[in-house]
Amino acid sequence: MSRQLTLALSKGRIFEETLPLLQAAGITVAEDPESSRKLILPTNDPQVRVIIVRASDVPTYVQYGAADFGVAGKDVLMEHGGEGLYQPIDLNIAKCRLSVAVPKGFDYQNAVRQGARLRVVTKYVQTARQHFAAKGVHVDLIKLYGSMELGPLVGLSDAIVDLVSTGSTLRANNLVEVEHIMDISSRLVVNQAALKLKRERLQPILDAFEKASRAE
Ligand code: PRT
Ligand code: MG
Repeated sequence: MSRQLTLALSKGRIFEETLPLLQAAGITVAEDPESSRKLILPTNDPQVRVIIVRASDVPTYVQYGAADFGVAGKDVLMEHGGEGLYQPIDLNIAKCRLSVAVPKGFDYQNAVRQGARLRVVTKYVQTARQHFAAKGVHVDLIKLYGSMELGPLVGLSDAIVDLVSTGSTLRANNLVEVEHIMDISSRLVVNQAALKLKRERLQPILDAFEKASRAE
């Protein structure tokens, strides 16, 4: 196993909101992934590098040890299942909520009371299945990879399960939130073997992340 540490991050809010935490650990990333096409970014510490992957791929890179650690949303971790991952810290970043939303005017509660079978589009099939099963709501889940908000507008579904932060995407598409499933934030995930074999190098970084995320 190499002595170098590899951190998996996704572009956008996770990268941006992890930067201050890295800073707290004395690590600065040499390039900006928004302008660079490089997938491997060096840092000021020759022993630490950052790889840029899709948000939903972060747990996979860490699970197989291609990255020693990474940052991923609870939404992504729930779908992945968390196998092979140690999840020591809630970083309290990239916060949002997972909700059920329907077109304005659709009486969701009434449909549920009547025992209607609802069609729901979502990227979060596992989490949605668990949620509706626990509530005894009958659903047909349809997996989409993006723009869930479009589903009900074109007759693909009655409802969506998606992440909401400001609510402006829902408003712009005439949808309303009818059920809050869970609060979401991003977690630090660590490869279980790396935690044992590279503990000496990892621990100070984990400690700095923990301290900085509590101060948020
Ligand atoms: O974009 P890509 O398909 O590559 O992957 P991704 O969408 O999973 O990545 P990214 O970077 O968009 O999201 C990474 C993580 O950020 C997610 O896994 C969440 O844990 C977290 N996060 C926090 C969010 C949001 N807030 C968020 N608002 N992820 C997505 N959104 C989307 C949401 O899906 C919806 O389309 O933003 C829209 C709603 O935002 P509002 O502000 O209009 O309510
Ligand atoms: Mg996105």
